Amino acid sequence: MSENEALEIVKQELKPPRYAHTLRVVEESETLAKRFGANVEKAREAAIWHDYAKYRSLEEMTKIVYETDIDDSFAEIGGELLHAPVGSYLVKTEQGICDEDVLKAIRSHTTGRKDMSLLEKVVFLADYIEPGRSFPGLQAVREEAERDLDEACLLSIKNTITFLVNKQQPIHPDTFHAYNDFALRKLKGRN
Ligand code: DGI
Ligand code: FE
Ligand code: FE
Repeated sequence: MSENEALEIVKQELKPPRYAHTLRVVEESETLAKRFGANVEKAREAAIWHDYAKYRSLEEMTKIVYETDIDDSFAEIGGELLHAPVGSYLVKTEQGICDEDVLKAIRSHTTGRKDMSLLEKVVFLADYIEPGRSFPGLQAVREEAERDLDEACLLSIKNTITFLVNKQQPIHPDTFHAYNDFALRKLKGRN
């Protein structure tokens, strides 16, 4: 499937502002992939599909979690978390995307996880810093993303956890695993 065909499909799945966000994540993923030496084509492909399941119903996504090998914890916490692993499953089964690197980057784009690949980090960070976003602390993450991919990911996860704690929202284990992984590597001097 060509990029334009993929974008046409995604455009039908998403509302216009979410599609515009997707286009910005594609460009940001390309920028980060070039800066940090990730595969540019795969980064663009993962970014195109990353929010594919964003508007599926909670019922459909919950059912998919329990019927597949997606960890039940995603359904237990629910909310914003489901579209990432469910999106990865659906782009494979509905759209025939089979590149495992791309599928993994879609799966971990919301929570992160332990031992993220370069490609996963690129898409995760691109989703966070794309030019349409405005979160507290985002400028510092954008500046760090000019220099150090791991440090920028650590900062963004720190911000997300702080945001969630302040709202007394549950935190998915993968979010903590990602945080601990980046924090420990930093403490140990990047192994
Ligand atoms: O889909 P997007 O809006 O582009 O961005 P995303 O996939 O990164 O989703 C962001 C949302 O996910 C944001 O509202 C915070 C939420 N989130 C991220 N990690 C966790 C989380 N929500 C909960 N409850 N627990 C988490 O660990
Ligand atoms: Fe998302
Ligand atoms: Fe997104």
